[in-house]
Amino acid sequence: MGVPRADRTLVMGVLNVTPDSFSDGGRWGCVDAAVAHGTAMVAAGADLVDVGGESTRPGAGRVSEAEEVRRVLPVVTALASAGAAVSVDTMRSAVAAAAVDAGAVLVNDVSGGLADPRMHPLVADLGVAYVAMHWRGHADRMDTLDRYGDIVADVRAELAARVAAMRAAGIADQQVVLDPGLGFAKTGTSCWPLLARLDELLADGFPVLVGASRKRFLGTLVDRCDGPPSDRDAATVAVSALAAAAGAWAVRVHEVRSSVDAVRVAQAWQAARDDGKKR
Ligand code: PMM
Repeated sequence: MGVPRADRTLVMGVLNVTPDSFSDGGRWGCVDAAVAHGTAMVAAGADLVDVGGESTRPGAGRVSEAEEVRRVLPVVTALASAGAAVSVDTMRSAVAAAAVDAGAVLVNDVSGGLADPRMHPLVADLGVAYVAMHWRGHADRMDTLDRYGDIVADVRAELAARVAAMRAAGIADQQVVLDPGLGFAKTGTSCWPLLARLDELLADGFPVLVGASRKRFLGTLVDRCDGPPSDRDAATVAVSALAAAAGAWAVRVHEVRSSVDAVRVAQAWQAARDDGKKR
């Protein structure tokens, strides 16, 4: 199972079945509500629905493996059997294994394999698509790990080390998506160079996922840190358009419809530019 592809940037809808995620925590805690929201995101144009059962908001503690499985499995099962392309947002190999068995087509690991040494061998064994995100430590301490020289060069080097580990474990390059991990060990304005220099990340030859949706750096930019996270949706859509124009493989967003529109705008823009070059 290689990485899903399309002729435009894909849109991954966020479905957190947690009581405490920073944006949608507590909203989709009951299975029926979560499945209904996942189905609505697909109807709004989501190419993938990313189901997560453990919050990674700054300062969050861990949940037990059993609790994570209890949260995600019924939702993954229901959405996958309804025909949705489901990804599972987990750092745990046991959760990934259960979710893939229930029909998930992609494992989204914010730790890139660092949190669980059994993750890479499992992904190699399953042959499933795998997002490896740039990560330096768990949510309870990640804000203290924001020390970089040239952040783009450092993130690329650390992702390259993850790629080496994946290859050593037997994961094929065709399974792999990389992600700069916006907001993870990145505070203040440190996400901006990673977005502005997306071309450098893409130059390493892997598809790149951009997860900017509603994050703190956008709240700071638009001076809406204290309001509801959905106040950052317009800024998120702008990032979706620019990330798509830069060639991102996918954007991971809470509000799907407007990001689908944004990536379509970028696609039409690019197509017209390519046409112009042929004249
Ligand atoms: N961000 C969050 C969770 N999972 N996965 C990937 N691959 N990239 C991200 O940027 C990312 C992620 C942050 O929490 P949220 O689920 O509330 O958006």
